[in-house]
Amino acid sequence: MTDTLTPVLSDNWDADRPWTLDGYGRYDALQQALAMDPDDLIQLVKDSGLRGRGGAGFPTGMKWGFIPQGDGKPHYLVVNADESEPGTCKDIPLMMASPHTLIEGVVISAYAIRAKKAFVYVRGEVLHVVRRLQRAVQEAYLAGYLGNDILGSGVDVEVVIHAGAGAYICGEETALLDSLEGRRGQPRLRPPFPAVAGLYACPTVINNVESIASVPSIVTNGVDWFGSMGTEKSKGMTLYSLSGHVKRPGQYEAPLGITLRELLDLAGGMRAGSELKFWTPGGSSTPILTAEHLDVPLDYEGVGGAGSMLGTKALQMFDQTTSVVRCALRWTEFYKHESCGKCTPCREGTFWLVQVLERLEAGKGTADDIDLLVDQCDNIVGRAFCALGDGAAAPITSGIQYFREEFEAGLHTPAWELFPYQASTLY
Ligand code: L3W
Repeated sequence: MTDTLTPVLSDNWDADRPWTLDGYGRYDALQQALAMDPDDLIQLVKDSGLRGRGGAGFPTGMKWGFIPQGDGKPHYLVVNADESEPGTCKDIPLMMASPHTLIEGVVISAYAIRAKKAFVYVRGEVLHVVRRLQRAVQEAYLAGYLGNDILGSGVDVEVVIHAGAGAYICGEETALLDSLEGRRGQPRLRPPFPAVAGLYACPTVINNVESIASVPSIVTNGVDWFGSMGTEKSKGMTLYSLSGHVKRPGQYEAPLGITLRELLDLAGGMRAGSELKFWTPGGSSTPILTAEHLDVPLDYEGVGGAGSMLGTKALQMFDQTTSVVRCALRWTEFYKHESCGKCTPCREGTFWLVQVLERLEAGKGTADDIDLLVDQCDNIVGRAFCALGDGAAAPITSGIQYFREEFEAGLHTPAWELFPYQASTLY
């Protein structure tokens, strides 16, 4: 475990126009990959231990290995670039600064799973990212890195940049597929998993932007290099997004297993006058942690066993001026708004959670409101159609676990009286 930054994905972000092909100046990993057998590439990614960077940490190579071979059906690669989890802001900077890292990863990954067509599903609100990717794709076609007979290898890969219409649920992989097929984005029942029946009912690999962008460096540097960073089960480097009451918010690329204390050192610590009160390891869908957890390793093993999830590695830091109840309410309003409505526990549950949290924020809670919140969460977790419901409950149950007294205060005192001054996250 090293406590230093390990810039790989972000190593060229400060270069001159790194988003252009000239500025990127690589694609050597693609040349290497095309000289390999696709199955060997899958094995390489399996051996590297790369785990999905979009939230679940599922082994990337294993997912690729699920694609049936010789089935006669077209295979598809879909990149989930629908980044919209609260606090999560790593894929958008990556695509803005270095779109060719992603495109090179796309071509290698598509070749590995024997897909001739890849889609990058980009969050609809970020039109600037869509344009940047489209321009980079155009450059890659002209240079012979995309299209037919790539670099004379006989391999064909076509890439489509698709702009979503702006719905959080479309980041859920099967809702994304429905949206890509032109339908309203709502999750599908799994199994079958997309690897077996995905886009147009064909075998499909769906990976997060950062996962795919990590592939070229693994091809170039090998599995030992990748495994030299991180921990035994959570290998490699990754992008952590630090936000909130921290001195220097932004992207920090560091090994998996680093602690928040070490990351805060890199980010200049908490802002003057701010003490860490609570934080999310991976966006608002992961249970919050407290200052007691400053030294837990940020890994896929429940964040060092602290009972949370690494999720998207979006570390949002909140200081003593922040009301946990108000924060839980804001997040829950988001989930209520973004619930696709397909299943009752999530659609109705998030609505009722907001009602109770509004009462507690206003100091008008009733005696059984905290039990009611716990009961509502209990009726959502594990019962919703997709992970959105579980995610909505996570900050509430963990908030009550660590700051029950603040929820109890909501029976008589408004949050704005207890926390009259909430430090702005803006400078
Ligand atoms: C084939 C099997 N494939 C699993 C695949 C599956 C998927 C991947 C992970 O949710 C989490 C969620 C959010 N055969 C398979 C198989 N797979 N078993 O593996 O699957 P799963 O179900 O563990 O997770 P998920 O449904 O992908 C993702 C959390 O991430 N999150 C992230 C949210 C971020 C956004 C965003 O910004 N757009 O939504 C934050 O915590 O809560 O728990 O590919 O097919 N037997």
